[in-house]
Amino acid sequence: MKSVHAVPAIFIAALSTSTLAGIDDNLIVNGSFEEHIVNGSWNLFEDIPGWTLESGPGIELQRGVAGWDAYDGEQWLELDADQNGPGGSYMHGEIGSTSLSQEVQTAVGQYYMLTLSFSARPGVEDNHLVVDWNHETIIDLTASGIGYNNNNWQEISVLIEGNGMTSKLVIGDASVDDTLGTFVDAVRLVAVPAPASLGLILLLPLTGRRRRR
Ligand SMILES: [Ca+2]
Ligand SMILES: [Ca+2]
Ligand SMILES: [Ca+2]
Repeated sequence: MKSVHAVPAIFIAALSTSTLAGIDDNLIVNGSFEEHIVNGSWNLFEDIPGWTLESGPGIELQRGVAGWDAYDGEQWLELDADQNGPGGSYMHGEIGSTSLSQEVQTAVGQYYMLTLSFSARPGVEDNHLVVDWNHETIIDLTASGIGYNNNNWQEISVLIEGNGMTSKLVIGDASVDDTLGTFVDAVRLVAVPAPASLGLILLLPLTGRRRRR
């Protein structure tokens, strides 16, 4: 019989993610935005493997802009993209805010941990990430890059229940639409054990079961 320990749920969630991180079990294609390979420090694409442009002018991938670091690999996404690419200069009123989607088949009763890394653009105050899963907002976060001279990645995890159908993930920018802000890297969706087992672990101390010392 397994021994049971009361552990904070957040620790269990983190453990589940990190335990599985070494295996190539990510259901998201190109979640680290390493394709297409950027020639130079950034570029604008109509499409990239795995992702569909839902709204906005194009998909902007960055690679070592200003010496900044990716969270994973060499490249990341700037969700407030660009209208005319690296060859074009800034146009008055230029817009950049984009949203990207990816569809994933999920299984009924299976739980998944969605994890991604979000950073403000260094020096830019207004960065605003919104993530929807099947048209429901599951992440809505802002961050300021004022005072930073490198990316300041924070990892966010959300537990999702599968529904047996094709599910849609949308990551989007809600910052001021000005071509600057809202970096994303390392999007992962990984099957994890049902939270019922986690709930059981958490509830055990409340049922009056004594713990040995
Ligand atoms: Ca990456
Ligand atoms: Ca941009
Ligand atoms: Ca912006």
